[in-house]
Amino acid sequence: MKLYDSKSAPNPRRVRIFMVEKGIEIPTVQVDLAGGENRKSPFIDKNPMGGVPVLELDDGTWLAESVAICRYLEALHPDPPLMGRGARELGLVEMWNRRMENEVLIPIAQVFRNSHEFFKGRIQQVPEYGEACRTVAAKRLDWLDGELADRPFIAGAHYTIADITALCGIDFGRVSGIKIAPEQKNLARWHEAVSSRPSAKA
Ligand SMILES: N[C@@H](CCC(=O)N[C@@H](CS)C(=O)NCC(=O)O)C(=O)O
Repeated sequence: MKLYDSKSAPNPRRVRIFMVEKGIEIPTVQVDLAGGENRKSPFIDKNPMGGVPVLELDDGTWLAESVAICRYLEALHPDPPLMGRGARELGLVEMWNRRMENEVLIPIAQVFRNSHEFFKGRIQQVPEYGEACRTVAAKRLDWLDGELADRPFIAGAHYTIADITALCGIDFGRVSGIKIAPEQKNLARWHEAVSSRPSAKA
């Protein structure tokens, strides 16, 4: 297998953290996002969405979408479980991971995509939309702070993929000036705990 990766981007980091938590090692290929390698042939022929990460399987299959890649790896390496165990937990982890993706990571990424020089000329930028996403992201971090008042991790008692998604989203916010506010004590406590795991360096 081969992981098409980009060191500075949040979605590939989700997969790298997931792999470290499971003790999986896969050779990586760095894709030059700044040079637009992901938006032209041969990359785009294999992944028409043009995004990283992509996992190339031994039979040549290209598997894109961070959660799909994690799901594949979870099936190959069930321990430790990062996507839930048993019907109830599977449902809850899925719910929380989707929330972390839709409500935290995506709004934060949209601030960057719609306002940063990096995407100028690559995508149609709508700075007002980026600023609206900044407001959404701030509200979602406040909400998440409240959620974390009574449990250590996002989906409950255990560290899961939902923590990985939230961590990658929130850390990526730094480049757009989005940070955990001093009064968001639960979120700060959670962030310190998940950042101190060796996998956070991935
Ligand atoms: N839904 C995809 C998103 C993939 C994605 O947007 N990746 C970003 C990096 S975080 C990318 O490749 N951006 C480069 C570009 O859009 O040109 C996933 O979950 O993996």
